[in-house]
Amino acid sequence: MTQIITTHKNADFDAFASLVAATLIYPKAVAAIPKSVNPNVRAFISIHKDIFDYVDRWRVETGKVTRLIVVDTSDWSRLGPIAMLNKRTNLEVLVWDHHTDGDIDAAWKCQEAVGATITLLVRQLKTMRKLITPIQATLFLAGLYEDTGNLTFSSCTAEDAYAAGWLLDRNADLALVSKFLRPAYGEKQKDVLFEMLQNTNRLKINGYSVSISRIHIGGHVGSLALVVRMFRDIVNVDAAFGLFVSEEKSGRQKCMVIGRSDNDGLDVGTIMKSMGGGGHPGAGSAMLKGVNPEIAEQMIIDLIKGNQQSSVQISDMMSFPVFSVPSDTSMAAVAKILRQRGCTGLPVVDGGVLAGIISRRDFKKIRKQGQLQAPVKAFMSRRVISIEPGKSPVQAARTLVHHDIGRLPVEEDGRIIGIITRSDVMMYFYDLLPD
Ligand SMILES: [Mn+2]
Repeated sequence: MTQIITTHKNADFDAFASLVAATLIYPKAVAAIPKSVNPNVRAFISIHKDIFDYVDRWRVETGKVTRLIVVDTSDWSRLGPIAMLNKRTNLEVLVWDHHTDGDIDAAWKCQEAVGATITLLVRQLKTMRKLITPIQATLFLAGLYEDTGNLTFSSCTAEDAYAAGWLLDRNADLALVSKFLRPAYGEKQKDVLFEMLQNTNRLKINGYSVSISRIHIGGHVGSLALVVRMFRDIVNVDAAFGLFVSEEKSGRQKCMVIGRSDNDGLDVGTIMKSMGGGGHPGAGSAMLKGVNPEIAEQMIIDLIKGNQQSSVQISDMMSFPVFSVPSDTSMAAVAKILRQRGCTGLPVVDGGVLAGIISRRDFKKIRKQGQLQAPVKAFMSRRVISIEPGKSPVQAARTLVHHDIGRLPVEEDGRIIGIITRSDVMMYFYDLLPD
């Protein structure tokens, strides 16, 4: 019986780590690495060549394989040439994967939505009480950190953190992990970044600052996602999109779209899914073949406009009707209302129009007892910051923080229609909004 362990094309650290971990679980199986491997994994392998037992996949005599163990994918299409085995009937397939979709019909599966596949294999090694070396622990942790963004991606689960703890306990070397995870930024990437800095369309869409760069690249340039991320950090927009255009052999244009967002309201993954790609809220990509880049740019703009309408708006989370006082109310009366209602401030409204805001802080301006009989308009703050109902929770949060205020009246056509407080925004971010 010949057993083979394999993984997806363009193997990343999670894929390679899972491959090596699987050799410990299935000692009789041979690890076969795909021809294409990510550059940083390539660098790791070249230094540690003698330590890991594996063969190049093209050396495998596929005819003799009776058991195929697939890690970090459940999709035949991602396996490259070895996918031709899918026609065999006498082949036992086992899958370890954290992607929950895929078309491999396996005899046995460990498929769970955790941050990295290596987490699932580490759990098994732990159960089997396997001893692993510090180098193995370092490689496994690199895979875990890469796929979970150092345990910060929203896909990361408690399981992933337990696995990381176990690996650190097994002396995984953090200095090495960060050294190998440092992405490849070279001359080509620098050229692309410089061109993006000179040649980018910056727009304001639904209150979001967005940049779209159309760059023509001759042939393959790796790590473009890294370049887009660096560009977004430098120009500090809510979301940056790179459209990387090149020609196929047939002369047809292809356009690689890569997006990065730093704003929770602007979900790049959803936008890329609509363009036939994928990703998560902060990062995504799509490959468009035979599409004019100008059209691709317009698609992104339209999708951001549409995307905004479906997400949560201020009008969904504001409180209304608004309890307010007219501007001739005495400060003594205002103090009583604040005490009774247990709130820290109130809008001051005359005839439906916002005149100011009075808050507990303003009472510090009162010097003499007699001033308590003065009208609220003498003490309220008139420089009122308000927000429109169509804005996003993120924009509300930014406004509150920027002006250091606790409440934000929601205004439409000069009239106050609701109010949003710091606690409303907190509830939203911690996902505590009632349904
Ligand atoms: Mn993975």
